[in-house]
Amino acid sequence: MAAIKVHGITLSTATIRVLAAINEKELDYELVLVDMSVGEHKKEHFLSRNPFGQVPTFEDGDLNLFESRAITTYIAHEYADKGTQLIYKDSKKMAITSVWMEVEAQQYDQAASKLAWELAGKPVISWHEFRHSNCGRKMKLSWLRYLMSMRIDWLSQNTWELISQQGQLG
Ligand SMILES: N[C@@H](CCC(=O)N[C@@H](CS)C(=O)NCC(=O)O)C(=O)O
Repeated sequence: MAAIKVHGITLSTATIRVLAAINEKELDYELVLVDMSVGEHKKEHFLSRNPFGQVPTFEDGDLNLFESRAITTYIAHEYADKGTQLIYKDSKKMAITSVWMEVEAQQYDQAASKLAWELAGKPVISWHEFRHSNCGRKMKLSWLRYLMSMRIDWLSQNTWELISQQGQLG
């Protein structure tokens, strides 16, 4: 059983941030899926891991953490000798690394996480919610197939609109 456990979902950019650091360090880990569609992240057992009810949370043995950037910083220090080098003893090198970590958090993330949600999160979540609703369960397969093709048309149109919005941001 892996000592490192990440509680989250792969649609969450904050969860992916932690998984990216773990992969850079080539560590073994277990992803414990949190069923956000039923509000598992707002239930008592999850709130004891993160009082703000957000994914990801992280375990390494008896250490429990939340806040993805605090987790990646911990991984970078604790596993300094493994995989990709993410921190430097040289203060100037580390200062430049810190500048770009701040740019990621303060400048880049606001646009990037919104874009990821529109392009990857929303279409999957809305389809998931529909499929599990009473209405979705009662509908015939052929009708569901038709709806799915409509969703693909909608996505292809909106994708271009979103990409052009991203161009305006840059
Ligand atoms: N600052 C937090 C943000 C975490 C966050 O926003 N997680 C989202 C998923 S990407 C979430 O759990 N949203 C559900 C909610 O806020 O209720 C971090 O970096 O870990």
